[in-house]
Amino acid sequence: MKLTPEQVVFYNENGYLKIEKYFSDEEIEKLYSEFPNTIEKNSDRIILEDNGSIRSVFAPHFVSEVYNKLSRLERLVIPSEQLIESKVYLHQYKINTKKGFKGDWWEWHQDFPYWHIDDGISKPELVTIMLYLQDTDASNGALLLVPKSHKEGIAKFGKKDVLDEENKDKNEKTETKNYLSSLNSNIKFTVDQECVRDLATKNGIVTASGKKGTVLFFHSNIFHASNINLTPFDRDAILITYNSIHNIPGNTENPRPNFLVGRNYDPIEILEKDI
Ligand code: 6CS
Ligand code: FE
Repeated sequence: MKLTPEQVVFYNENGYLKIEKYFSDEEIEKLYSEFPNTIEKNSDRIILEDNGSIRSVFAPHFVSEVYNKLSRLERLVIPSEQLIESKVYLHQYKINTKKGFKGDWWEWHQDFPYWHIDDGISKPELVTIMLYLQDTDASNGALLLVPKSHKEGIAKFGKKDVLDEENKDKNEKTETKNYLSSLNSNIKFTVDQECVRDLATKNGIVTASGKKGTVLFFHSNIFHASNINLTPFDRDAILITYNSIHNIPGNTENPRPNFLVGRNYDPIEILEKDI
C-alpha cells in the first residue's frame, strides 16, 4: 500500500495529500459502530464543547481493539514512513467530532507549535492522517488548508483576546488541566491573520471535502482551520499522528497526559491488513 512517487512529490510540495475511497463503507461502518465504546463517562480523554457536545475523544486505542488495529494498519503506517522518511511511532490519536448544529470551529493554526513548545519535539517530522467517518464538505466543517504553508516553519502567532475576568476565573478553575487551551475552541497558538492573508492570497485556500472513507495526510506545519457545523449532518473524523522515532518528545519535566502525547516510542509493528 505504498504511495506513488507523484503522491509523495505532491505532499512535499503542498503539505497535504487527499485520497478518496481509502477505506470501504463496511470498514467505516465497523469504526462507527465501535465509536460509542471509546467514550468513557467523565474521562479526561473526552473534551467537550462549551455547549456540552463532544469535541474530541483522545486515545480511543486505550479502550478499543478495533481502534488499536486501525493505528497499526499497513495502509496508514507505510505511507507515513514514506512521507517522514523514517520508522514511526504513534504520537497522538483522536476522534474529532463536529456534531450537527453543535460542532465548534478550529481557528487557523499549525499543529507543530503545540508539539514543539508543549511536548518538546524538536523537528516537524510528524504526519497526521485524517480519516472521514462521514461525508464532509464546506457546509459541515471540512478542513480548510493553505497549500505550501508548511514551508513557513513555525509562523507568527496571532494575538489572543486578553482573558476577561469571567474567562480568567474559568481557566484558573481548570489550571490543573491547562492543556485544555490547546484543545478547546479558543486555542492558545493560532496563526497571525496577516500571515494567513498573505499566504492564502498567494496560494489560495483548499477545502478538503470528501466522502466517508477519504483520508487526508497533512504536514504538522500546514495552516489549517475548520468552521462551525451549522448543518444537521455530523462531521466526525479520526486523526492519527505519527512521529519519527528519531524525534521523540524532550519535555520530561512536566509532560502532558499520555492520552495526548504517546509514550511508546518503539517503531510501530505493522500487524494488520484489515481492522
Ligand atoms: O495540543 C495538541 O496536541 C492539539 N492541539 C491542536 C490545536 N492541534 C494539534 C493537537 O491535536
Ligand atoms: Fe490541528
